[in-house]
Amino acid sequence: MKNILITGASSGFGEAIARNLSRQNHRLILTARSGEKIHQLCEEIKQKTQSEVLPLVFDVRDPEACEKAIASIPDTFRPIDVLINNAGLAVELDPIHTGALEDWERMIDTNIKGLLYITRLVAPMMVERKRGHIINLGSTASHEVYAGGGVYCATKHAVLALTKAMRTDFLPYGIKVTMISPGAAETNFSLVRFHGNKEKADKVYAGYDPLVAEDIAQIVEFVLSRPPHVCLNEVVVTPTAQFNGVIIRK
Ligand code: NDP
Ligand code: 8X3
Repeated sequence: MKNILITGASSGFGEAIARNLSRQNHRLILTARSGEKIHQLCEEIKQKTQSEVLPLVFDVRDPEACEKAIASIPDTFRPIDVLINNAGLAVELDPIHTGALEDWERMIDTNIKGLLYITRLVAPMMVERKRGHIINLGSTASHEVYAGGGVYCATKHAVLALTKAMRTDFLPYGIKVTMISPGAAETNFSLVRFHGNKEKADKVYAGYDPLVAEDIAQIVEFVLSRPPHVCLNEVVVTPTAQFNGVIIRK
């Protein structure tokens, strides 16, 4: 049984990872901004499984809120064995010369700074015990750039750099660090990107079979089930119809 903290567990990958891991009776700390969704998911998991589960509602962009939330975790859910840095988003598809500063701030603050704030708070518990596993959600956008996705891709390139940095910094302490880099997956991702415009969001996944959140949940399960001497550094996974961030067969 492990103590596992998942950011962005109110939908998409984070929710699917939580549901999947809850079947293995871990202690789960599920976090996001949407309190209602997180509390509902925690209740459902409590009713259906033997897993203990703790909801934490906060915004990863707010360093003080992050600190308060992590400090509030009761001893029964400590120390954290696994941190899944999943909370993230894209906003709009604008070229650099017309992009809105506000959209850029949201992506940079959530995908880079939020991931750093949480890791800074949780990693010391792992360093102290000389064990632990951090899983960061990268993307094919960690490796490619596509038109209008410049700032989102830059944030995911940063996640790649930070994953490598964590791997080297934490090497002396035996802490595993893994980046999972999915291609197109049908979650709330595009709905959020296009401010709830379902027609625009649906178009992203039309004409081929995209990944679904459960695909990523199964990969997390596999990554976590490797023996102590095995660290998967990165898993790149795309729909069969997708070659990279740009080329999709429709
Ligand atoms: P969803 O929109 O379905 O889920 C995103 C999650 O992040 C939600 O739980 C949301 O919760 C949380 N979140 C967003 N902003 C914040 C914030 N400021 N503070 C706390 N939590 C936040 O998208 P996905 O599941 O698809 O995305 C998960 C991760 O996977 C992201 O990092 C994304 O970049 C990455 N990814 C997605 C791909 C895809 O095609 N779907 C492909 C590759 C990577 P709430 O709004 O309640 O706070
Ligand atoms: C999400 C994948 O290609 O839609 O990270 O940006 S993509």
